[in-house]
Amino acid sequence: MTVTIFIVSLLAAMAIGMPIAYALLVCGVTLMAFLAATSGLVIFDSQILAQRFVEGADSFPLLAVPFFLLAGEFMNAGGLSRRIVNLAMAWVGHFRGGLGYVTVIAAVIMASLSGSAVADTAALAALLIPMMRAAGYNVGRASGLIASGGIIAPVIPPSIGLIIFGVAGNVSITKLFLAGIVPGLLMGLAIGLTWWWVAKKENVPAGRKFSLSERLRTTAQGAFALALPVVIIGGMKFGVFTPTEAAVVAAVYSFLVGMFIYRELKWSALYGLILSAGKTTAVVMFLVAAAMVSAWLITVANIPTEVAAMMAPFMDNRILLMFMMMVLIVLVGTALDFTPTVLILTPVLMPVVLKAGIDPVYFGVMFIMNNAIGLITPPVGTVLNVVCGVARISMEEAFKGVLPFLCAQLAVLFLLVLFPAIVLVPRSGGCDDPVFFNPVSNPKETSMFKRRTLTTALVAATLFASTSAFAQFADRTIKFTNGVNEDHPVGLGVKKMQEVLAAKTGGKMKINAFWGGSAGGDLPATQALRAGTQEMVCTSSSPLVGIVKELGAFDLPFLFANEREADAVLDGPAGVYFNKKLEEVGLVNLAYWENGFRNLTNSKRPVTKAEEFDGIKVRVMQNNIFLDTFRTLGTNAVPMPFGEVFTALETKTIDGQENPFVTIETSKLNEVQKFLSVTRHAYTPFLVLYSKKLWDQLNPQEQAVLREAAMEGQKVQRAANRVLNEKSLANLKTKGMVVNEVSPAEQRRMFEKVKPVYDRNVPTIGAEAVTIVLDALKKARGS
Ligand code: TK8
Repeated sequence: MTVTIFIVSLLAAMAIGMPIAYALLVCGVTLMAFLAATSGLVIFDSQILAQRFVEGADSFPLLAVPFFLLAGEFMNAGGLSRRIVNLAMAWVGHFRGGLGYVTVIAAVIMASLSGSAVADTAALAALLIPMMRAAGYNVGRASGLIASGGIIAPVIPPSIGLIIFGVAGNVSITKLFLAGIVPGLLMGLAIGLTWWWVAKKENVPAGRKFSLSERLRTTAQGAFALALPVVIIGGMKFGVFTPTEAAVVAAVYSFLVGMFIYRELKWSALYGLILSAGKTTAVVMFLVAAAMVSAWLITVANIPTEVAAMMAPFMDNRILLMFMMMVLIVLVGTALDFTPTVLILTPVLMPVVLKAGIDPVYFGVMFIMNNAIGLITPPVGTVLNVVCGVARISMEEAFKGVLPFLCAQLAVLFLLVLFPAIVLVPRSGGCDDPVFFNPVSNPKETSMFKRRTLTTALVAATLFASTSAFAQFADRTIKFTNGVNEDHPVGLGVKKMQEVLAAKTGGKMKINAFWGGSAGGDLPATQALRAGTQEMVCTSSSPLVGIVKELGAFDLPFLFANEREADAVLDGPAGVYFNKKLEEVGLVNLAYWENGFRNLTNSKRPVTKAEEFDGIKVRVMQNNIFLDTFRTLGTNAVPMPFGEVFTALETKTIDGQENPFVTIETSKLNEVQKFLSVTRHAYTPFLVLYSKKLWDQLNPQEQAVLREAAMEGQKVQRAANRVLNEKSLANLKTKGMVVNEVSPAEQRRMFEKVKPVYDRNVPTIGAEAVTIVLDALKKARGS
């Protein structure tokens, strides 16, 4: 049903001629209205629209887009593209249909310099079509070849398409880039072979042969252009820079070469080039921002679940499922342009992909390749339009010309559906990284017993419901977001809550849980609770210090010595005090769960004593006390939302982070971190929060059941967390982390070093809150 609303509203807006970005906003608003009318969510709010819109564009990875576009402009205006064509000509121009091979080679090289199919095609067409026409080539055929060469750009890195997919789907852009290389080369190979066959059949003329000295000269001239892809891909592969930094390097490099080495870039042209890159960026970013609004509502409205249900018959056969999704993408891709297709389909399909256990990197590359092919199919076929414009031929002629190449590229796509391993060959893990994996459905701890209680509860519930014993409960689906993954003990706590709700409300109140930050980070989610647009979140207290300054008391370093002390404080009057503070800002805290004692991980060195923190670039949670603590310890601390940590570590934007063992393991941070130092520098509780606005709409029975469920969940969650804490430490060692203990004496020295943090921050936290916590702590210690 919701799927229909989504599709109809989008199509209707487009049908009346609305630009796609606005159509996406209309679609978002329609979904909002629908949800507000049917689910009781207080979601119809212009503020949310504005907030999501701005947040959508506010992204570090997307900053790569303007720089790669600028690099493309400099490359064409600075003579890099022309030298690449000259170089290819000197080596392969003398074969039959030589200019065709020149096209293919130049297209592949240019694809590794720029990320945009349209820009590459325009440059190739402008350079090659006049030459091909003069040499007596069939212009339709030549244009077709150029178009099919141009669409290699989004597959071979850098690629604007892969960046947008990575951002929309939360997939590593570096991995996507590396995985795009082989498929892109195969696309080139496919059209090269097809051209060989076409040239023979149509008897296309050969060009002149170049002498060895000419060949060496053009190669030397082209060398500066050829060096760039090596720098970019090597730099990302070895973690020297992030894709965004690579984009800046590419722009600066092509500027310097065009300006000072080839001397073709004119100062006077600069403004125009920057303006042109700026305009294209604006189009892309506006689209991205609008799409993030609808993407968010797509998730909230549970459309991916509906789509997954439709795809259910294919779920077990992953190749068939890939095939079905590829067909869907072709269909959508022929009707829509490149970027909108990525932005609309990614949030819809990614959950299906993950659920079926398909590697998101593989899927991403296939998605983008498929979409790129859509650029040379009518009716939209943007790239085909570009060659038509340059060659001044009709769309029919161009399509006839491109047909054999189109078939060849579709064949490559099909081949990669059948043999997915080819795509992932250059990945760091080598060939043994599985493309298909077993998705984690139930954490192992879901024992048979628990499942049986659940079933019994459900059966009992249905029986009771028919006698209307649950009349006091309304049908409610509660959205509950989490930054941790489902296999974290929080997953067991939530499961327990679901069981209690099922039993006590006859299945009327349900929790719909989201994991791994897939439906938004902790801080935005908490704000959504305050606004009344989402019911629940489980978050560390730390990112909330900007909202409730008193919570900062828990961030004071080395406050608690063990879990017993933490429980005593949180479950006593101090806990009640903080609950009151939270209510004042629109948040009902149902229970304190456990995140646990936090420890430092980093990629530089083991930290065994206070001095060894020096200079490490550490991510901390978004609050001043952690920032102050880690700066005082000597690190170069940067605040960052948890959702960005993995990628930032992977791309070496930061060296380290700090979290409890369980979170380190379940969020797989060990894959991107080498050293784990058992610092136990802070204990942060998890808050299980409910929106006060929505809480006030519940009746007392509903509120009581929720509180009870959260407290039952607390028992399960805390117990599991403590068991898993030790296990996780052992697992992290087996998985290759180098673990070091910190001696009590050294811990003491660390504490001495950060003591000034207390003095500096107590005034901002408020003496009252700190005193309450310290008093409770004294009582717990029996002193
Ligand atoms: C989980 C977070 C997180 C926290 C952090 O949603 O940000 O480092 O410890 O694990 O609350």
